[in-house]
Amino acid sequence: MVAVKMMRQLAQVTATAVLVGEAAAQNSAQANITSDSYFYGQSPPVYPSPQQPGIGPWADAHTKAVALVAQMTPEERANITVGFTTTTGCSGETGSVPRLNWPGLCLLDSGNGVRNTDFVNGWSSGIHVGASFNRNLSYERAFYMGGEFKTKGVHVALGPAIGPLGRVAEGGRNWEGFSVDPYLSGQLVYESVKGIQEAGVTATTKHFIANEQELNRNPIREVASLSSNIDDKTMHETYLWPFADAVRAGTGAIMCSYNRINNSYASQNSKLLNGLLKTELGFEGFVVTDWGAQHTGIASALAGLDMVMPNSRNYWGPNAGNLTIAVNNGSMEDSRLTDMAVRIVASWYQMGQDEDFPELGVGMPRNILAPHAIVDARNPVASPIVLRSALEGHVLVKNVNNTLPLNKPKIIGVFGYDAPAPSRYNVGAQSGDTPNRWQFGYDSVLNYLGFLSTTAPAPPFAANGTLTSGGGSGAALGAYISAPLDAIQQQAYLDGTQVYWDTISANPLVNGATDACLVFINAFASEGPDRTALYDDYSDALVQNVAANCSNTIVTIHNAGIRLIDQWIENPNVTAVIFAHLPGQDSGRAAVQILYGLESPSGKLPYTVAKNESDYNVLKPDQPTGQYQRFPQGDFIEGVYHDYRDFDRKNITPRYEFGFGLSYTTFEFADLSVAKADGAVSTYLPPGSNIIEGGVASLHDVLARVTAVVHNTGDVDAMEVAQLYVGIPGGPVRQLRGFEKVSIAAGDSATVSFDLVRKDLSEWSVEEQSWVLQEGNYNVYVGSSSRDLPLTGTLTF
Ligand SMILES: *[C@@H]1O[C@H](CO)[C@@H](O)[C@H](O)[C@H]1NC(C)=O
Ligand SMILES: *[C@@H]1O[C@H](CO)[C@@H](O)[C@H](O)[C@H]1NC(C)=O
Ligand SMILES: *[C@@H]1O[C@H](CO)[C@@H](O)[C@H](O)[C@H]1NC(C)=O
Ligand SMILES: *[C@@H]1O[C@H](CO)[C@@H](O)[C@H](O)[C@H]1NC(C)=O
Ligand SMILES: *[C@@H]1O[C@H](CO)[C@@H](O)[C@H](O)[C@H]1NC(C)=O
Ligand SMILES: *[C@@H]1O[C@H](CO)[C@@H](O)[C@H](O)[C@H]1NC(C)=O
Ligand SMILES: *[C@@H]1O[C@H](CO)[C@@H](O)[C@H](O)[C@H]1NC(C)=O
Ligand SMILES: *[C@@H]1O[C@H](CO)[C@@H](O)[C@H](O)[C@H]1NC(C)=O
Ligand SMILES: *[C@@H]1O[C@H](CO)[C@@H](O)[C@H](O)[C@H]1NC(C)=O
Ligand SMILES: *[C@@H]1O[C@H](CO)[C@@H](O)[C@H](O)[C@H]1NC(C)=O
Ligand SMILES: CC(=O)N[C@H]1CO[C@H](CO)[C@@H](O)[C@@H]1O
Repeated sequence: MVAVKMMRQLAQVTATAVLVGEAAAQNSAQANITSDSYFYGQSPPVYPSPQQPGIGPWADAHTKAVALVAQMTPEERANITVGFTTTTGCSGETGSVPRLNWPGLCLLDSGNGVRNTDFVNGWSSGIHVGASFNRNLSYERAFYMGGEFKTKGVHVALGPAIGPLGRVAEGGRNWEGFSVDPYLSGQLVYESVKGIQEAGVTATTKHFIANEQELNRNPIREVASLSSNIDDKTMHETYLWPFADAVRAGTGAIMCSYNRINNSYASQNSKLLNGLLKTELGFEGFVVTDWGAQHTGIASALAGLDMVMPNSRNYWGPNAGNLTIAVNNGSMEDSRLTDMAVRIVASWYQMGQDEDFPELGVGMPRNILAPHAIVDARNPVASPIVLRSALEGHVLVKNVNNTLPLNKPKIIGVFGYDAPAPSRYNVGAQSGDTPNRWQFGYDSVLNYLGFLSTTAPAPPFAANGTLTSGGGSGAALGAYISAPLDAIQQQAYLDGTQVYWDTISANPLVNGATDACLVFINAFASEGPDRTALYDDYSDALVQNVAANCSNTIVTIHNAGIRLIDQWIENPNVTAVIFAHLPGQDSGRAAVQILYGLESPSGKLPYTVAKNESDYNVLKPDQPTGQYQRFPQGDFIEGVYHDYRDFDRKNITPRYEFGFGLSYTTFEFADLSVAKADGAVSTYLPPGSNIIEGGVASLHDVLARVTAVVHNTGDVDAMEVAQLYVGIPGGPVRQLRGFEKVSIAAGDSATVSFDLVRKDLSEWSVEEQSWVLQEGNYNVYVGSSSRDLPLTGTLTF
C-alpha cells in the first residue's frame, strides 16, 4: 500500500473518490497526459462485482452450485477460495468441504501438457500450435491433453496461454501463446478451451492481461511490477480479443497476471475483472491469481478475484478467514463471498467432475522419485495426434531448387548441438522444479516466484541437446524424446545412407562428398527472464562454418520465439531452412517426415521474421526509468500496430512475413467471391444488449461470406492455409480475419469459405463503448500469407 501512496505522489494526482474498502484495489494514479506524453495512469472503479450469470450452457451447473453452496457455512465457502499445502504433484489445491464431501480442486500446469510427472505426453507448445494454423488439430491436441489431466485427477489445467501476445519481440514467454495475432490466437484458444473442457477438465485461460514481459513482472523489494498502460481501443482490438474468444468457448477459469494495468495490479483491478471480464464478456467462471500475484486483501475480492493460489501465505489469510470477518464487519457483502464459491463449484459441475472423477492427484506424488502407483495417462488413440501436432508447426521458409525433400541420399552429415537427445540425464523432475532443469542446466525456479532482486539471463540457446519445449511452468516433457539425430539414423537404416555426425564442434569437419548437411540449432526462452537477443553468434557461426564447406546446407531451428536468420540466409550454400519451433516429444520423428517428404510442410509463421532486430517496434522489455524507477511504466504507445500491422504501416520489408510458409507443392488461388449476408445490418449495437459468454451475442452474426478456390498445381499432395485479410476503413491496412487449412491432392482444388462476423468487421469505439461497423469500403484479400495475396475484392457498408 506504500506503493499506492507513492504512486499517487509521483503522478501528482488529485485524489479521485474511492468507495469504502476499495482504496487498495484502486491504485488510481491520474494520468499526467500532456500533448507529448502518452502516459495512462488510471484504472477506473467498477463495482460491485457481477454475480455469475448462470445462463445458457451454464444454467444447470449454476443451479446445482447455488444449491450446494447454500448448504455451506461462510467458513466453508471461504475455505474453497484459497490454496492449501499439497502432498500431491498439483501446483495448487483448494480447500475442501469434508462435511459435504466436496473434494477441493487440484490445479496443475500447463497448456502444453501435464507438468512434472510421469506417463504423460510431451505435447507441442503454443507457438507450434499457432504455426499449424489448424483449428481441428488445436481442438484434438487439447482434448487428449485434457484427458491426461483428468486421468491424473487434475480438475483445473493452468492453460492455455494467450498472454503474452508477443508485444515484446524478446519476451520470455511468447512461445507459450499461439501467435502475435489476436485473431489467430482467439480462434485457436477457442478450440483449445473446448478441447480441454470436453475432456472434463476446467481450462484456465491466462494471463489476464498484458503480461507482455518477464522483466519486472513481479514486485521486487520496493519496486512495484511493471504497469502495462493500455488505451481502451488497443485493449479491445488486441489484448482482450483472444480472451473474448476463450470466454465465448466457455473457459471455466481465467488466471490474472502478475503485472499492473494502468497502475493497478491485475488481481485487484476492478475495471478489468468486474468491468471487462465479468460485465462486458459475461464471464461465467472464476478468476484465480497467478501464483503469489495477490497484493491486497478484501479489496481484491471486491474487485472480482475469486480464488488465491497457492497457499495460506495470502492476504485472505489461512482458510480465507479474513473473508468471513469482512462479511461480518460489513466491509464485504455476503453475496460476494457466496458468488466466489458458486463460480468455483459451478465450474466443477460444468465439467462433470461431480461424477466419476479420479482421486485428486492420483499417481502423481509431489516427489516423482518416491515409490508410487503408476497411472499411465496417455490414451493410445492420442499418439497420432501428438505426432500430427508436432508435424504441422514446422515452417519451411527456404528451399532452393527443391533440395528438400531428401530422397535416399548417399551421404549425409548431421551437425549442431540441437540434433541429439539432451546429453544430461532425465532423473525425473521434482514438483516445483523447472522440468527442464536437467536438460538445460538452467534453473528458473528462483525467478519463477519473482523473489530475486535480479533476473539471471536465460542462455540464448540450449546447448545440451534438442529443444522440444521452452522453460518454466509451461514446459512440457513427455515420457521420451525422439531426437532428430536418432530419427535420422533410423531413416538412414531404411535408405542405406552413410551418416557422418558431429554435434559438438562449432566448426565441424565436412566430408567433401556429402549430399546434404543437416544443421540443427535452437533459440531458447523461458519463463523468468526475457531473451537477450533474437539470434546468437555461436549458432550463426556454426551454420556459416558448415556452409563454407557444404553447398547443400539445410538448417532446422527449434525456436522458442522469433529467430532472425539474416546473418546467413543469403548464403547460396544454405539451400533450405525450417523453423521447427517446439514440437514436443515427437520432434525427431516429425522432422524426418518433413525432411524426407513423407509429409509436405504446412506450417505458417505466426509472427514476422524481420531482417534486423531494429525493425520491431517493441524489441526489448520496458525498463524502470526516470522518475518511475520504483513504479515501472510500460506505455503501449504503438496501440494496435504490433508485428505485421506495424511492418505494413511503415512499409518495412520483412525477411519472412506473417503467415508465410512453403510447401513441396505449389498452390494457386482463384475465383474470389465476396458477398454480404442476407438481411440489413445496423452499424450500431447498443452496449450491454444481450450479453452472453464472450460479449454481445450479435457480435457473432455473420455479415459477409468470402469464398475462393485453391488449386494444387504441383505434383505433391499437401495442405495449404488459405488466409483472409481485411482492411477496415481507418484501421491497419490488413488484419487477419479468416484462415482455412485444406488438404488438396496434387492436381485437385478445394473451395475455401470464410464467414465474417460483425466483430471481425468492426472497430472498438471508445465513445460508444461498443463495436461499430465502419461506413465505407473494406478491402478483402485472400492468399497464402500476409504479403502474398493474389485475390482482392471489396465489401461496402
Ligand atoms: C507532467 O507533465 C509535465 C509536462 O510535460 C512535466 O513537466 C511533469 O514532470 C510531469 N509530471 C509527472 C509526474 O510526470
Ligand atoms: C487505462 O487507461 C486508459 C486511458 O485512460 C483507459 O481508456 C482504459 O479504460 C484504462 N483501462 C483499464 C483496464 O484501466
Ligand atoms: C478446509 O479445507 C481443508 C483442506 O482441504 C480441510 O482440511 C478443512 O477441513 C476444510 N475446512 C472446512 C471448514 O471444511
Ligand atoms: C477439420 O475437420 C473437418 C470436419 O471434421 C474436416 O472436414 C477437415 O478436413 C479437417 N481439416 C483438417 C485440416 O484436418
Ligand atoms: C487475515 O490476514 C492476515 C494476513 O494478511 C493474516 O495474518 C491473518 O491470520 C488473517 N486472519 C484470519 C482470521 O484468517
Ligand atoms: C473488516 O475485516 C477485514 C478483514 O479482516 C479488515 O481488513 C477490515 O479492516 C475490517 N473492517 C472494519 C471496519 O473493521
Ligand atoms: C537451380 O537449378 C538450376 C537448374 O539446374 C540452376 O541453373 C540454378 O543455378 C540453380 N539455382 C541455385 C540457386 O542453385
Ligand atoms: C550444459 O550442461 C552443463 C553441465 O553439464 C551446464 O554447465 C551448462 O550450463 C549447460 N549449458 C546450457 C547452455 O544450458
Ligand atoms: C559453398 O560450398 C563450397 C564447397 O562445397 C565452397 O567451395 C564455397 O566456398 C561455399 N560458398 C560459400 C559462400 O560459403
Ligand atoms: C541490424 O542492423 C545493425 C545496424 O545496421 C547491425 O549492426 C546489426 O548487426 C544488424 N543485426 C542483424 C541481426 O543483422
Ligand atoms: C571444418 C572444415 O572442414 N573446414 C574446411 C573447409 O574448407 C576449407 C577449404 O575449402 C578448409 O580449409 C577447411 O579446413
